[in-house]
Amino acid sequence: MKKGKLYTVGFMVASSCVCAAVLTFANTQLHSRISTNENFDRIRALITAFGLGNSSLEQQQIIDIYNQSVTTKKLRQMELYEAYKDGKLIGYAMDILGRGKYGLIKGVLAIAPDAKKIMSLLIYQQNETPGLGGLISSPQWLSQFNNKPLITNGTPGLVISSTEKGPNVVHGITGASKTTFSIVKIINETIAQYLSGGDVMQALDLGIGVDAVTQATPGYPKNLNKPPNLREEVRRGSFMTPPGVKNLALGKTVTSGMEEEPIIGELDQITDGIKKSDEFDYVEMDPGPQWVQIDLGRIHTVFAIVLWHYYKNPVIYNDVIVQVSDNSDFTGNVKTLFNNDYDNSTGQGTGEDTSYYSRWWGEIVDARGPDNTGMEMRYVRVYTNGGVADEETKFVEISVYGK
Ligand SMILES: [Ca+2]
Ligand SMILES: [Ca+2]
Repeated sequence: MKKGKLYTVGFMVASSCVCAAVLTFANTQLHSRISTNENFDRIRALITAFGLGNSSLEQQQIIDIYNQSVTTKKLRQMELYEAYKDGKLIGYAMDILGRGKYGLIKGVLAIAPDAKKIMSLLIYQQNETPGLGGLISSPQWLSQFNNKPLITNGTPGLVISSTEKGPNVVHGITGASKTTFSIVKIINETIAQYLSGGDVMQALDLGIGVDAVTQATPGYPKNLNKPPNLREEVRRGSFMTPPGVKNLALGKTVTSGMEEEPIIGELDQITDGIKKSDEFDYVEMDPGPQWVQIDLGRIHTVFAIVLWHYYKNPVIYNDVIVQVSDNSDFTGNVKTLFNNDYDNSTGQGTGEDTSYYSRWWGEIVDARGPDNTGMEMRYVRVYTNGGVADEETKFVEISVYGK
């Protein structure tokens, strides 16, 4: 009896071991087959994107073409494919990897040999809703990416819009805005990473969702004395930075060049994170050129400074100058990152930057530098000299994005 029980237990243990082993083996086999299929899907997508073949070819033919024509190289944190035909470079490609509404989206983005335009985009894996988000794999939707410039008006990447026009605009898919937003985000991050020499880049989240700002669409006043350096308002693309940046100015101390308190509001409202532009959301300064200054507490690496002046009514502010320094009195080691004082009325030098209508999306001052490595600073000073129609200087918020 005792012996029989032991035997039963022994048999059960042994058989579950066998079962587990069989399952593990099956799983490994399955996994390696999935991985092989996925590699082949990628290879076929690359060959098609480079125009070296199409899906009517046999699997072995596609693999042969790939082995003959495509080489890979490492661009810092990025894998770059290079394709050659008859010894001549025909393009580059990068993997596209992102999260759709229902899982991972995988594809390849091919770029022309001059590195200025997209050759083609192909999606080889996605689980989006057929007929809606699933249309991202359709040749018709994908073909709009052909020949799109990598950079438009100095801003890398593409913009989704059904109403706007422009070389960088692509159309979304009706009823699948989440999927299309996601894929354009992936593309923009990939383009930015490629242009930065292979470092990972992400779209900066400025926290300007519908609830965070006063999305006023003010009518532009007639007879406004427009400054000669007023820029045309165009849709701004994503501003790309390395990952891990945050608003370092949040809650930090703000001082000003005025002897008294502001006319309306408190200086610390400029770093309270609130970007609305209603009655109690702004800080009104004395007339004439004024500055406010933020102390980040220590030296940080900064990639962007973002300004929100009062914007509920249309205002073009005069003489907006942004300077940074490592000392609080801005004596020595001062860098000017933005200056739109075109006639040097403030005496700080003629500024080459453009004037603009203050708007809810904020004005981004670029501090990334040529290698996207950012800029060292502790103090940020922003000058403003009222609006062009004699409006008062009113600050809403200043954010400083860095690490
Ligand atoms: Ca504020
Ligand atoms: Ca001026």
